[in-house]
Amino acid sequence: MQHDIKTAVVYQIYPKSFYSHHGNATGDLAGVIDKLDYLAWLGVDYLWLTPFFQSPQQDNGYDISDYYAIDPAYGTMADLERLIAEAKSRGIGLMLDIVVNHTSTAHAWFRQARQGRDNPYRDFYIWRDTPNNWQSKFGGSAWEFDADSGQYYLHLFDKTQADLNWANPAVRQAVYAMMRFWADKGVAGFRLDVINLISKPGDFPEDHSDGRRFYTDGPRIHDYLQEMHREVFAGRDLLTVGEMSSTSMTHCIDYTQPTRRELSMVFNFHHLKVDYPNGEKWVAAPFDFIELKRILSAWQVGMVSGGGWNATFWCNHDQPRVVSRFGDDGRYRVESAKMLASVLHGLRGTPYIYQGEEIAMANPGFTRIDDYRDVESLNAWHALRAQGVAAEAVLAAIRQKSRDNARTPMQWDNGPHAGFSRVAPWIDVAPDADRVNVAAALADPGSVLHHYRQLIALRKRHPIFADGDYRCLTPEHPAIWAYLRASEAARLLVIANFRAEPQDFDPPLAPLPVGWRWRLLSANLPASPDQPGPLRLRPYEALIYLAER
Ligand code: TEU
Repeated sequence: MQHDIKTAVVYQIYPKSFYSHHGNATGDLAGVIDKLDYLAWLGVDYLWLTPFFQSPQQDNGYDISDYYAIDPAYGTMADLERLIAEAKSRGIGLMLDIVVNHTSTAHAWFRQARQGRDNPYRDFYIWRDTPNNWQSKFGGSAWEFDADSGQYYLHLFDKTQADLNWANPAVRQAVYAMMRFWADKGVAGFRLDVINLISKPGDFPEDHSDGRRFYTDGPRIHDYLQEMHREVFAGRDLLTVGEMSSTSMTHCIDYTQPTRRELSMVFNFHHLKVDYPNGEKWVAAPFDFIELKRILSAWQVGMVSGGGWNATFWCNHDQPRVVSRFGDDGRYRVESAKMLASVLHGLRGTPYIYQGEEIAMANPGFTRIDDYRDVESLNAWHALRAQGVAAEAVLAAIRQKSRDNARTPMQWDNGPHAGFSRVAPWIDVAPDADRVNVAAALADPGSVLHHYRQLIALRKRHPIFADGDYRCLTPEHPAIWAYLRASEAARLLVIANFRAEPQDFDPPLAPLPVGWRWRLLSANLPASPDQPGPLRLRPYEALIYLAER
């Protein structure tokens, strides 16, 4: 199963919150099968499922204790095999989320490793007699003391997620064997969790910061990815996407330049830190629109010129809902959600849609810390409160930034538990589910859902979406993001008002080649002008124009 990555669209599913076929508090694989017709109707080409392997669920499955076993909460191997087959029969490929920077400390390898320093699995992990000052991304030291064996082990994430030692060839071969097992099952691709963190330096020097500069895009990362390509991807039709934490453009061009045989594409997160004042996540703050445009435009131009390929996205299971973050989840929820979809899907790259984004699900706005489940958010709560930060200030930051904003149950209808389950879900349903749900969106031709479906279809119909280069027309405009995609055969003009105030705008366009003419391809409001300018943009108005021979 291989779609052209340049016209494909990927839909991300967080199975725990997607749909419970069995009616339980958490979603399951059978629930994904139940919704395949909806996903086929939407027009997506791949489904990326976040991990459903056996796990203690300390980090909702990103703490794997058996890479070859389906966690019973999600179903059985037969369910997964049926899901792969049913998706394939609808022309949809299934992508697994492979977490191999670390395992759960409940994994058999780690349980062996902590038996003693001479255990064959000891060197599957990273041990030191004394910790350095590196910090975990979930707060606190990146080292945890293991009393049984008298040493500290490295964990860049939670202390129950021990980092694997990729310098050990036995680790790499065990990972490749596992990936081949799933590739042989017929999966269509892999999302590789924080894969650019796997290459640690030979030593572990103290750092003036949290240590990430020593292991991010580490010394042997490209060797490892090229080896993974040889051992797993070569000769198979697989879409591979790397989650690249705190990475650089140079490395991302190298990760995705086809002749280097590493990955198909990468996620980077620089554009999702424009509401982190001084890089600090846990502070409630507005987003910097000019910076958002600057970063996304730089990555468009840089990756095009370098021959690389972006995965483009607003949301995932770690990020707040984009309509709440960069749009307006109140009065202009529908208009702003459609606008955000238009500007993302007009970019060069492979667009990812996160479950619920297509119906403009919003942050739930929980008011109590007991409503939250995410280990990162709860660690932040305890750490900030211990520092004396006022409870309401911490709650305001968590309400805006928590990963749980994206993890409330998918809203299928206005019935009990939003049609997600038959019992109270593992995390509360968002309060707007009675109005914001798939059933209502399907029935409304003007819904955000129908707009996403149109954008997906346009990408497949017009090569300019894949092939055009990119130029931002409004880098300094305080409200408008307009950009031009150009190829030999066509021009694509995307214009978006990111504000609730009307904007006068006349796009600075060169004359079209003789015989070419602009036509309106997509709009998020009725009665839009059929020519691009001069315009009076309405609140959150988004327009896409096409010109071709
Ligand atoms: O996330 C990587 C990561 O850095 C996350 O901490 C994320 O960027 C951050 O929470 C945003 O503020 C991956 C997975 O997507 C995440 O769900 C896991 O918790 C993490 O790795 C560890 O496996």
